[in-house]
Amino acid sequence: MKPLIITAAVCGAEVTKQNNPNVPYMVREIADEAEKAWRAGASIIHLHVREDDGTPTQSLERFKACVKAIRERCGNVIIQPSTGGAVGMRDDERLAPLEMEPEIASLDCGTMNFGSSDIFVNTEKTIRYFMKKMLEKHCKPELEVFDKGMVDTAVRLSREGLAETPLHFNLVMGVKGGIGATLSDIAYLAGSLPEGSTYTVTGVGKAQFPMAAIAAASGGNIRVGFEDNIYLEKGVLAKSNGELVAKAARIAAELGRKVATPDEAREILHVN
Ligand code: KMH
Ligand code: ZN
Repeated sequence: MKPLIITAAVCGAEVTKQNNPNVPYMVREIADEAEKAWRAGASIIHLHVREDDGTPTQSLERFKACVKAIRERCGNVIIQPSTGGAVGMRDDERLAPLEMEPEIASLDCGTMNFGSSDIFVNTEKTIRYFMKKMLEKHCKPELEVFDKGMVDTAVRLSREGLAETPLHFNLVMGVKGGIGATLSDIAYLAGSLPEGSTYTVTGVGKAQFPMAAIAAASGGNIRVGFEDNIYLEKGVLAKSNGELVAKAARIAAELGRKVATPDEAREILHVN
């Protein structure tokens, strides 16, 4: 099997310091967390940014500041900005980080209930628009799918020429409103990807490490981090994203998977 890519989603848009005091908000805190994750084996940093008080933002200025700080410390790590942002943001606001010409960015592939009272809106028109913008900027989309219909949407639009193959997916398992996080759920999603696709698996909450283990054992890649899970183990808050990445790297090693360097990740994902 190919080396295993670990992505660290270091802060997300929803999780707060009330949930875990180690969640980063400030530029320096985000760079600290990215560095700990990179040193532990992450080759991709999935990046959301916040105002100093923790409010999620898609401010280009803030993205630039975080990217600069991460670049100064984390060698050639891949920085993958989010175009999902936070629930309720406008499309053009969400696309702001594309101005930095990132090599890869997330692209969400459908509308869904998100938790118990939010709706994460991604109409087909939005998905087409985001795909077109990413094609123009030569930015590889990491196709975020929270359910099987989203895989089908992404594949259908790619066949129209809106995304280049091989496609790369992030299978997000266990969000309330999306697919669950069982062995059959992951087998169903991974089994429905077009031949030659690559995929990362994100397990949310307590599903983070069980899903990571299944991904590692079956040729996939792993995403961990505070965006998705704040616990190192039951009842033990993680002190840093580095701890979560280190645990993912141990799982990979136990299963005979070498952890990919950023350049190996670029090669595997056809990003350059
Ligand atoms: N914050 C979520 C509503 C992404 O980064 O592309 C969406 C999200 C997905 O985090
Ligand atoms: Zn995200």
